[in-house]
Amino acid sequence: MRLPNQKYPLRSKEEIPESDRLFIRFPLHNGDGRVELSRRGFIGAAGLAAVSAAVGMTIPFGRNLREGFIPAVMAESTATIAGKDGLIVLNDRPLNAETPAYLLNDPITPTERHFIRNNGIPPEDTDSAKWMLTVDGLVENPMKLSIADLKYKFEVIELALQLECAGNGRAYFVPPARGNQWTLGAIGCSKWTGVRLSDVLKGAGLRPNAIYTAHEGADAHLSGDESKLPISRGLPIKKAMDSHNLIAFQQNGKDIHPMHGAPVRLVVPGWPGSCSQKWLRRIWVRDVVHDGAKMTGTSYRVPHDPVAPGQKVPVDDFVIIQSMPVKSLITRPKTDLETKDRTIEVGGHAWAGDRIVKRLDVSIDFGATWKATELDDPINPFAWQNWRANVTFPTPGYFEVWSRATDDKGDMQPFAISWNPKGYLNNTMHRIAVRVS
Ligand SMILES: Nc1nc2c(c(=O)[nH]1)N[C@H]1C(S)=C(S)[C@@H](COP(=O)(O)O)O[C@H]1N2
Ligand SMILES: [Mo]
Repeated sequence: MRLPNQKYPLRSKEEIPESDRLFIRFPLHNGDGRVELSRRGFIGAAGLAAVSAAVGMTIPFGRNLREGFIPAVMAESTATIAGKDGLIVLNDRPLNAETPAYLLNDPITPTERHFIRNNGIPPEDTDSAKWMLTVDGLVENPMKLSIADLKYKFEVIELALQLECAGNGRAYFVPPARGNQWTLGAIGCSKWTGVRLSDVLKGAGLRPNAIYTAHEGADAHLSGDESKLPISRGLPIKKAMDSHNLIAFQQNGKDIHPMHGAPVRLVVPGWPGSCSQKWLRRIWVRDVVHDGAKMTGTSYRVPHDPVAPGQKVPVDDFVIIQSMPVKSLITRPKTDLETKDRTIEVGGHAWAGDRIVKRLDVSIDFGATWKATELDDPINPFAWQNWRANVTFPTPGYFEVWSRATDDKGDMQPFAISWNPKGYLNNTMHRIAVRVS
């Protein structure tokens, strides 16, 4: 596995010299999902409680442990994140973790299996009783809303919404693009409960010169510089007013997990995940295209025209990514299936940013011929769509199953996409291996 961009690399036990094992820089978890890094001192009560919780019993000599200690009983599974299951950690500072495709098989993504993408350090205090959301800028009635106000003043709805990081698939770019090396798993479709962003903006009353929203969260910049935000993205008013964007306070019927933006976040489906500000504290309405952190330069922007792999592109030639492209995932079987059955069921999901997926085809002959699958409608707009098919292999041998989604405007997943400097928008077809004996 490639682990780029890592200030504090995660290493398996074998890679760490015996002498160093008690002192490795490795995240500890304080029990509610937050990750703390070793400061190489003794462990302290909170750290010891976390290790005891992980081990499942008290540790009589615990006071002798160093911070960052990994109990041997936890062997390789030390990269666990409280409330998460089976995620692969790409980076621990900031924390970024993706979900293997076969663990995304559920029609609705359980919170335990929703990827995590952090640009900074999550806030410590996420007390929902005290949280305030400010709506200001070019509005008639600037507002300061508690979560109780949100629930009382606006209609509360639940929607299944797909959220994909624009960098999903970056790992497959050649030459490599810097950044988290997401493979396939920076996508999820959970049920989110909240109020419509459009209702809140209408309540505030947009002024005629409003053209863009700007979002601010409560997470801290990695540098520790309090005057900087790790990320602050925004939306053109037209997209902001789409009635499917939520200011959400629940995921899958429970309070939002600390890593997903507790107690309140935006969920803006169909556009880069970065538009869905977590730990949301402020929505600021502006008369210019928002120029906050990661809105400018090469962040979440791609060259206007296709460029050659590795080509240097002037910043002026980049445009902001809007709708995500059509894409699909095979979530069953798990890749590298060994089977004696000639006929197997394959299935997964497909989504298309602001559009709808019209067909999903599979191939077992490296794309020479394609077969249509049964494709469900989304359960609500902006939910991913589930699909399934039986495929029959003619002989024993090594096969690949490829999936290819086509959207309602006729755009289809490609075999290969044009390279871009930051490795965004990789929507190439998904393929899994099947060995038939
Ligand atoms: N405040 C804040 N919001 C944020 C981020 C962040 O780092 N800080 N990351 C963004 C990015 S790039 C993505 S892809 C999504 C990921 O949401 P998730 O971690 O709940 O999956 O959150 C977005 N919202
Ligand atoms: Mo992202």
